[in-house]
Amino acid sequence: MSDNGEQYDALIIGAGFGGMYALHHLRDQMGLEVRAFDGAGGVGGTWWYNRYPGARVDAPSSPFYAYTFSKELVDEWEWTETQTPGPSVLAYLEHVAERFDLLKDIQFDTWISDARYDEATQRWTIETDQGETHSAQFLICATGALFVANMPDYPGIADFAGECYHTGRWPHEKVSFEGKRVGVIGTGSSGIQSIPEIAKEADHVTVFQRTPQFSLPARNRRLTREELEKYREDWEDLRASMCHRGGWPFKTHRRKASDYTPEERHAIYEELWEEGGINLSINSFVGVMTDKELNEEVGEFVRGKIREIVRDPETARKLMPDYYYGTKRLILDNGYFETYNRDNVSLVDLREDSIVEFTPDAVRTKHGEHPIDVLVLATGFDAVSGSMLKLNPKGRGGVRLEEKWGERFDNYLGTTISGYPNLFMIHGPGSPGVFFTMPLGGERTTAWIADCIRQMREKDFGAIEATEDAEAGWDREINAIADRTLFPLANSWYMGANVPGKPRQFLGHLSGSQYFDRLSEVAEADYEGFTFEPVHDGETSTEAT
Ligand code: NA7
Repeated sequence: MSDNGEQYDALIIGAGFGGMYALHHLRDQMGLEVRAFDGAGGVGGTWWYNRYPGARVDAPSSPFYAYTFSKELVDEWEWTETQTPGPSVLAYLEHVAERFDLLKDIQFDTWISDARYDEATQRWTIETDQGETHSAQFLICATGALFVANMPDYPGIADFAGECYHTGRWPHEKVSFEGKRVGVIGTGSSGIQSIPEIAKEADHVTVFQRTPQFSLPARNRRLTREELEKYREDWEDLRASMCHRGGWPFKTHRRKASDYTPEERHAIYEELWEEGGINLSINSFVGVMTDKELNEEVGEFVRGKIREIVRDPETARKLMPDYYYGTKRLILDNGYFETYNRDNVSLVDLREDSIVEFTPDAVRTKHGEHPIDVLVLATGFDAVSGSMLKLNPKGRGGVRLEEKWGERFDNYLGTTISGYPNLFMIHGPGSPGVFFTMPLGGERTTAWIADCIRQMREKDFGAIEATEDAEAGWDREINAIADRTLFPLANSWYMGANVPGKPRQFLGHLSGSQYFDRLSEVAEADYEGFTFEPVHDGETSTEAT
């Protein structure tokens, strides 16, 4: 071991979908010396942590929410349901880790306590909480878009004496709700997936809702053998479709709303609601996410469904979403609204009856007191940027990322940051991340990074770095796409609006297909927007492209 500890070509932080694939690609396809680290006790990333009852992939999933790089893997893994349950996703990832012999190069239960770039050696050095030091030319940050838990800081919450669980940090042992009074704060995907499951078991569930949500019936069901065989037969074509259709292979209607009467449109919404999944969004009419009037029509249709399902009019009123349909993460549920017809479930609208404080055994709101034994915090994440800020790497001049990202999450192509040479993010701010099927998005981003590394090696470059101009241009580019839609109008985690004090900025690239074309264009234009340094002999010299 040198002064810089163990030496590698690349260090990977994170062993979820993104990090696992990066390890496979860089090690097995490129022959690089690679080591991966994860604070968790096993592979899976977000699926290792999010073990709350009812957790499922909340998009059309099986078998598309999965790796695509190995046809053998596609052929051998038996997906069983249309909406994969969390434990099955985790079992799949554990299988992948064994099948591709990844475990020997992943160090678990290890947090990175420091990551710093050395301009003289053009290398990253990390320190772990195990007291080790490792160094590599490249730092691959697969730190997860939904990792850092967003914890509410209500007065007295630390004094609550009952059991308390955050959905994103769920215990591995089964949590029993039997005979207990449960309070759930949060009605995003995690709350909406877990509330019906908790209600089946608990004595009473009180839901504390800040924003009523649009949620569509998932209509989860078992996959048939024929469907699975057909997916496998058509796999090459399906994968190609996923690449150019925003991550999902489905053909969608390109219907114009104005070609239909309001009655005809309503009949189409009914049909798509019955089909379930995200069909109402992607398969109704062109422009649902850009045209306010059309969006309102779809939103009103869903509100009507909520009114039909929820028997108590007062509860139904509290559940009416009042933002543009789909501009917060659209949720797929299995009986969420129906759960409010149970006698053991009640809803507190925090806009009318806000939380004042916690006592050791209750939540006190403006208008009442709600005794609880268990508190479930389904309050989400400091999404997309949070995990990079937790890593908080030190770039050129020792500048910490929290200084660079104090007011804006500047980046180029969603994968690099000016001032942080040789650092690549997978699913960083400015990337399609959660707007594209993440496993496939991670594969394609990694392939681009790997090709960049290969070219640097061929040309004897020691460092690559995005320019600040390129970052500013990228910011304009992704915002121009977002501004053509209604997404920026919502107080969503896409906009950073869920975390107090977080800069308001759209955190993703809305067109995955266009994004990957842009990555290719940049590479083909000699990595436009980047500067490269020759391998150092100690002096810094910069070659701009
Ligand atoms: P989300 O979607 O961010 O949902 C978190 C929920 O918690 C949401 O309803 C929030 O209300 C609510 N929240 C957050 N902080 C508070 C406080 N302080 N008080 C009351 N309510 C609060 O996280 P999820 O874990 O459900 O899902 C994250 C993603 O995982 C999901 O989109 C899928 O991609 C998978 P708000 O709407 O912000 O007013």
